[in-house]
Amino acid sequence: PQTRYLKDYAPPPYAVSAIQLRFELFEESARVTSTLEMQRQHRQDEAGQTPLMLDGHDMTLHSVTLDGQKLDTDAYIVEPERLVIANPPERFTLEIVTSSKPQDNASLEGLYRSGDMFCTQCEAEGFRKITYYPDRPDVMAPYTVTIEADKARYPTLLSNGNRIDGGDLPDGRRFAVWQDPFPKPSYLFALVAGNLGCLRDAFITQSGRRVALELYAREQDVAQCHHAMAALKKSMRWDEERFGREYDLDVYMIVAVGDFNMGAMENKGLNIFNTKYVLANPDTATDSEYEGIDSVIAHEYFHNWSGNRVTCRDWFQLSLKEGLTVFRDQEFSSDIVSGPVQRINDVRVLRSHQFPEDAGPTAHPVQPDSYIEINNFYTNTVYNKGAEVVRMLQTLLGRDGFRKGLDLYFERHDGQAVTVEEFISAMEAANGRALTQFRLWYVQAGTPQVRAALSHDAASQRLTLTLRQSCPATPGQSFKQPFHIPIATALLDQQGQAIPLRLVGESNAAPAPTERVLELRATEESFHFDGVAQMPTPSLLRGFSAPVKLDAQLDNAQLAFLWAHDSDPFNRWESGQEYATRVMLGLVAARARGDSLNLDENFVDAFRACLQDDALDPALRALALTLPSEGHLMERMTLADPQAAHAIRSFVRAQLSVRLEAELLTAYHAFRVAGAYRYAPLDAGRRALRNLCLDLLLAGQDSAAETLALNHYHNADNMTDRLAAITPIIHGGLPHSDKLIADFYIHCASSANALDKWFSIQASAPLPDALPRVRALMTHQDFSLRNPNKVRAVIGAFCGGNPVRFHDASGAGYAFLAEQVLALDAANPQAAARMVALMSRWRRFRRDLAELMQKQLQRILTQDKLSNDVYEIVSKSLN
Ligand code: HT7
Ligand code: ZN
Repeated sequence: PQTRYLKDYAPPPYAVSAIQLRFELFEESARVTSTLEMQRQHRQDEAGQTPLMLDGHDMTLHSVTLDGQKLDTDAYIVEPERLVIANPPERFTLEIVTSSKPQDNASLEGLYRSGDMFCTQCEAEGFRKITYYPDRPDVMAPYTVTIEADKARYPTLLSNGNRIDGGDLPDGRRFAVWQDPFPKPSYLFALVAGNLGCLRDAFITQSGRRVALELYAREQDVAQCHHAMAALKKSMRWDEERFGREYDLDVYMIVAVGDFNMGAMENKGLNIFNTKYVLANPDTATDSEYEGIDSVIAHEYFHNWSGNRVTCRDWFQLSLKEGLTVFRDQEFSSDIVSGPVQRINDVRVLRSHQFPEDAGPTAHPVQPDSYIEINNFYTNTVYNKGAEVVRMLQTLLGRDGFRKGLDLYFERHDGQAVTVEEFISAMEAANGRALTQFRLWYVQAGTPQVRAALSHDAASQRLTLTLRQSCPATPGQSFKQPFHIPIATALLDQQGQAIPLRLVGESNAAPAPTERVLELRATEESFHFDGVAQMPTPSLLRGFSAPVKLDAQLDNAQLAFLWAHDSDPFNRWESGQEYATRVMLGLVAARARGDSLNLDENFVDAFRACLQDDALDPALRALALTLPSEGHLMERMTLADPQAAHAIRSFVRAQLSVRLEAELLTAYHAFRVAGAYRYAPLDAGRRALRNLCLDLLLAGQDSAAETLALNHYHNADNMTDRLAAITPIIHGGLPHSDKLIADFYIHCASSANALDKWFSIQASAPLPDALPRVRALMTHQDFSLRNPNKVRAVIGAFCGGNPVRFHDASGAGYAFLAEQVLALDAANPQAAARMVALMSRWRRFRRDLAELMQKQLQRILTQDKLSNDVYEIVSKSLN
């Protein structure tokens, strides 16, 4: 496989000033006629020739016609991945006729079938499976698309832009013509043909234009589209108000499809969504899935500016659109749900997925400098760390400065394909501030570590905060330069009040702020504050102001104090998590020594205090009382031991269950939500806290608690409560487990998204017979290896969400994963690569487990016909 390098970027030799596509769709094949208006941009080789190379893959080529002359087959070369015409004229019209078999396309890339529908997925390089084309984001063109299909089976024919024509054809067929006036790269092309229902609405933009909103799904699913429609309208308004961005076409369409590799796709004017992020009703979707719909709808909508109007020059710039758009969707969710809850959840995702990625064999910078398969770079680093980097810019420049920078970026580059460099330059120009060192966040991989030390001089009332940074080596980068790190800081007195922070030398004419963003640039820097009477407790990295690992050198008493008193809600949560982590790691060590286990009374007291702190919003309380995951504990061990992490987490939950039974029961009853279910953030917060209490009550394996959970289940009028009630029963293997699995199936049977939960709750149950159960689930009539949601619900839930059983000392879990990866790879390499990545950090594990994982990775690597996707992950993991 070939590695591509950022340093090799060269502009496209030919531009496309217009493309016309004609799709003739049939049950057995799809015929595509593409007509391109092309112009040479410059001469390339010494002979003065500029070969035209068009990307193409997995198609049958029928004809090539240049300026009206059909070319003989010796006038061009067809290679496995491209079509080459040696030296076309300076300007020409090229017509290419190809066909493919969408019904056989299981990769879900290019033109494929999902159920009775035709649909497309072109990002990153799927368009080349549809027709021969310069399939790269810096070739932008206006598209005119004609779709022809059987009228009865495919009455809905959609593509990007505005519908400009349509009507009946002979033989019971029908056509529609779509025109997208905005030049776009091929990855934003989309087509849908099917028999779909539609939910319609409208939005009036800030300048008074009417935009038709159309949400398409199977007729029987349209009733589940109302939450998504409301989310779309909120997103459109929010982007106008917060960032001044208005929608530009007359229609905005979203289509829900059941078979989709990722969450959704921002195709211009015609988003295609995984049904998981569109369809919801109280019986099928949980509170967090409602929130997920809000954020994914917003994300794809926001791409209309950050991605579509201004796109990426090449795929090394992917974070330019993805990091910025994740930041924008996080800010949106923060405004519509709760700022602190959103921030904590965003950081949880970053820590549980991106930090491990950044510390493993596939670590790469936010702007990668090489790749084998671009699909492997839709990573937590590009998306979530990319968003953190954008957030730091906002922190450093202030909200207004950031807005000015973003306005300038859109103004300068509207209609262009640009680089991260242009984004930073716009921020600099709009703010008159150099961001030279800040650029390192884009090019250096690895999570920086920051160590803080405080010293206090009582006589001079001076406090010194010393910050020291370092960054571990990552593949290909052994030495790192120091980063520019914003550290939001407060110092708390004994009552938990933030004291004024006056830097030495600052005038005391104006009151000093109680929180400051300190900018750490050197490897080590000290900050001196005057007027500090006593040694305070530091509250550092407030709101998680930078994606770093902080060691603030706090003891357990200080952590308990911050857990109870910090006025920064993020740090309140953070201190509780750190305290719990330390307590649990202490127990892991005690277990390893063979000592008897004892949960510290101080920790139980702090936990109780938080549970009973009625000043703390229920949603935040639920987060603050959620124990660190087994994965988090494993990250903190020298060598990860899944069995130890599981045993200790179970022990602590059982202890809290017994020791706080009365308090948990009181809270469980107090946080009942009155009335019929509706998704609303405040109700969701109460449910989260109540369901957390229920979960802990069941951890004691007491039969009264099981009865409570059974009642909870039977009285529930929504998926959130049903799932919360049965998860501890099924995961604990309690007596009613099998009966509930059967009953829950009846609730889920009519919805694919609900069924995914029925599958995954079983696959993630940490019971001894987990693997045979998983194998049995894969033979279930509702399971299909061709559907990515089902693959994630069963294989993903077992291998990624059931650490104690996946990492069984027999190695059976690893052999199972290798077997599934190979089966998947033949059909859907993207899905296979995502699954195999679950073993990529094998070196982090206990020696016996590491060796077993290594063996399976080696076994995969010896297979013939491995996709580039899987090859890249496995070979990098074994390096
Ligand atoms: N920009 C979209 C990425 C995406 C994708 C990438 C590779 C293969 C399939 C895909 N489906 C969607 C989604 C987004 O970030 O908005
Ligand atoms: Zn995106």
